[in-house]
Amino acid sequence: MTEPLILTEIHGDGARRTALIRINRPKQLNALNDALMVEMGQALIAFDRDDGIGCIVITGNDKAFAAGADIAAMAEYDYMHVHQTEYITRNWETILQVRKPVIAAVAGFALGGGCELAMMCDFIIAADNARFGQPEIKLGVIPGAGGTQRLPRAVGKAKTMDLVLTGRMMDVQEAERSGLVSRIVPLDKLLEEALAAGAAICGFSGPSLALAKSCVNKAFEGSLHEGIDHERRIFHSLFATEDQKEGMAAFLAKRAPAFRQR
Ligand code: DAK
Repeated sequence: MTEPLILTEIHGDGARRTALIRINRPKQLNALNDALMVEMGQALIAFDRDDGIGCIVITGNDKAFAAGADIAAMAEYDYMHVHQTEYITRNWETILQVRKPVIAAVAGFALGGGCELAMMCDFIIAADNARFGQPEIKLGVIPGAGGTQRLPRAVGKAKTMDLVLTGRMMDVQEAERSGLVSRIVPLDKLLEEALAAGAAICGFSGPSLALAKSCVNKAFEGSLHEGIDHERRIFHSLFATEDQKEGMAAFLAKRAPAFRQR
């Protein structure tokens, strides 16, 4: 029997729980192939639609989050094939449609497409053995799943050029110092920390989370002026929700809020 390409689990015990997606090609250091990206996309969309899920965590194993797109699969592709089949666009970017928070829990290698997938998540919690890089230049190509665009926004032009043009890896301290990673945790605590972050997120208002995510992405992806304008409109719109009334009333009454997800 062939091993499943991803494994999914549900964690937590509240009304909204955390979905965990494990990338499962350990022999290939979790290299990402087409079938895996299709399955991951289907799982992401299903969890996004499930009212019982509040947050999604994507992880790999102790040795690799993902060592890139599957080089064996890509080696024989030619221009017309990747162009006509919309390679990458057709299935890698499903994650960008997800409105719920998505955390990358990264241990070991996050290289090439693996680093790009982690950057498509909302934030990265990394184990102390994590290593990041865009080594595509060594294969005669360049990052093809957003690496040349998201990496500079996260770590700046100088470090991106260094990584993309030399193909070197950076360790987790350098990744955290430069803003790619939100926190570093011991390897044996990685999932515990990521799931605890997921549980905290699950306790908040789903609509507020989705809109907060959309505003931060606006800052990341667009101009400051557009972002501020977008933020202001969203901020105004939240005063139409019951959860805003509840959140503020609870604060003033010095009690915990009981969010009703609307
Ligand atoms: N693809 C396929 N197999 C991989 C792989 C990958 N990315 N990375 C590792 N493997 C396989 C190895 O071939 C090896 O398989 P066997 O020989 O055992 O059958 C197994 O995983 C274990 O790897 P190693 O023996 O090499 O393990 P080490 O610990 O010695 O080294 C390493 C680990 C991560 C340093 C090394 O495996 C490595 O350098 N891997 C390749 C990393 C890499 O170059 N990643 C970027 C891939 S390219 C696009 C164009 C391009 C792209 C996207 C789009 N468009 C035109 C749209 C490119 C995307 C990429 O991600």
